[in-house]
Parts: sequence; C-alpha cells; structure tokens
Amino acid sequence: MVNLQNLADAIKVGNRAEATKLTRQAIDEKVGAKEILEAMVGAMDEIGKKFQRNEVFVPEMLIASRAMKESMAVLEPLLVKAGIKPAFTAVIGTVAGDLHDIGKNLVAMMWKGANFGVVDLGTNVSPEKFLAAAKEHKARVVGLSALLTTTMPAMKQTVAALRAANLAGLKVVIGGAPITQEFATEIGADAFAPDAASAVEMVRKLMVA
Ligand code: B1M
Repeated sequence: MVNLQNLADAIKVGNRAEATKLTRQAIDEKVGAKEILEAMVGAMDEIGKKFQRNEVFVPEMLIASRAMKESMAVLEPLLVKAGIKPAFTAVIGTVAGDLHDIGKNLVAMMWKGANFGVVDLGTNVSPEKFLAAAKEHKARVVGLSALLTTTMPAMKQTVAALRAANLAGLKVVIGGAPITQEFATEIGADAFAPDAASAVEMVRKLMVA
C-alpha cells in the first residue's frame, strides 16, 4: 500500500521518477485526489520553509518543483474528474524592460505547488499586457517581479494601470532583489514578498483577508 509520506519525500528531494511512480500507485489504489494533492502541496510548503531558512538553495527548489510539476501532471486527470480546481488564478510576469526570470519562475512554481492557478506571462511584460491578462483570466492576484533598479518605475506604472482599471478584489504582490516593503507601500502594491516561499504565504493571507 502506498505511503503518501514517501511521495512527499520524493518531491522534496526532487526524485521525479519515484514521485510520479508513487502518484500513479496512489491513483491505482484509489487514494482520493485531494489527499494526494495535500501530500504534494505539503512537500512544497516544507521545501519553501527550508529555502527561507537557507537550508536549501535555488537548485534544490528547482528540482523539487520539477518533481511536483510531473506528479501534478499525473494527478491532473483525477483532479479534473473530481472537480478539484484551483480556488483562484494568479497572473505573474517580469515587468517591462526586464529579462530576469529565474526568481519569477521560482515564485510561479511555488504558486503552482500551492495549487494556485497560474498564468505566467514571461518577461518584459508591459502594463497593458498585465492588465489584459488579469481581465481575461479573472485573476485575483497579479504578481510582478523586477530585478533591475531601472525597471522599478515599470513596476510602479503596472500597479497604477491595474489600480486605474479598478478590478474588484484584485491583489498585487511584488518582489525581486531591489524591491522593498517601503517601495511596495509607496507604489500601492498589496504585498511585498522577499522570496518565493513568502510569496505563497502572502497570497494565502491576502486570499483570506
Ligand atoms: Co542581470 N543583473 N543583468 N542578468 N543578474 C543583476 C540583477 C545585477 C544585480 C548584477 C550586478 O550588477 N551585480 C544587476 C542589476 C543592478 C541594478 O539594477 N541595481 C544586473 C544587470 C545590470 C543586468 C544587465 C543590465 C547587464 C547588462 O546587460 N549590462 C542585463 C539586463 C537585461 C535586462 O533585463 N534587460 C542583465 C542580464 C542578465 C542575464 C540575462 C545575463 C541573466 C538573467 C537570466 C535569467 O533571468 N533568465 C542575469 C542574471 C542571472 C543576474 C544575477 C547574476 C542573478 C539574478 C538571479 O536570477 N538570482 C543578478 C546578480 C545577483 O543577484 N547576484 C543580476 C537568483 C534568483 C532566484 O533571485 O531573482 O532575486 P531573485 O528572486 C528571488 C527574490 O528576489 C524573490 O524570490 C526569488 C526567490 O527567492 N522574487 C520575488 C523575485 N521575483 C519575485 C516576485 C514576487 C515575490 C518574490 O512576487 C510576484
């Protein structure tokens, strides 16, 4: 009989073959989709906390996220059948003029790992494109990443464009190496997250607030 703790452990160490094998085994043994998903999300939460404590680093986060992604792909048909959908959609991207995407990708992966619906717009995303995507996907969250001090003004313009559209209940979360809480407050973002694990916590808090 499958042990979901082993599935969680396989995700944490980024063992994709073992993680997908155990996910299939759990499905074959008729373990509930929700139960399997909870084991996976718990594993990503744990790896996120270790990342915050500097106990693991970017490579470990990336391989854990890949194992999560592949196991999710195995589980997805069951989730669809069981009607289990992400509760909301988050749009994410790196702001206009900025091509850095390693941190943004980590945040996107952690959000997916937390079972948020994620639409990733990539890099060099204009305020208009963020706004159009937020409307199209009825997003509850827009996440903006910037790595350059020279692209921080683009972040400010994007927040202003989103605010001007007055989208009900939309929350804006920002992050990136030069970003601070002071800057977030100054430009009217709802939250600043210093790292990918905090970005999960922030969104969870905003969604219950
Ligand atoms: Co560039 N780069 N880069 N670069 N680059 C920096 C950022 C820089 C600090 C290097 C330096 O000078 N010491 C500097 C910026 C200086 C400044 O603005 N103050 C710099 C520069 C100047 C440039 C160019 C202008 C260089 C040039 O061409 N003259 C150029 C700009 C191109 C452009 O964007 N238009 C450039 C180009 C590049 C590469 C293409 C070569 C490459 C990017 C590859 C890629 O991303 N696909 C690159 C890289 C790799 C870096 C460094 C070395 C590493 C960045 C990184 O990926 N860190 C960086 C120096 C450094 O940081 N040591 C540097 C790892 C990543 C996991 O961290 O992105 O901070 P980070 O993400 C963290 C948090 O910030 C947070 O969570 C993540 C995980 O914990 N976070 C969020 C990020 N986004 C978030 C969003 C959230 C919440 C949290 O909510 C939505």
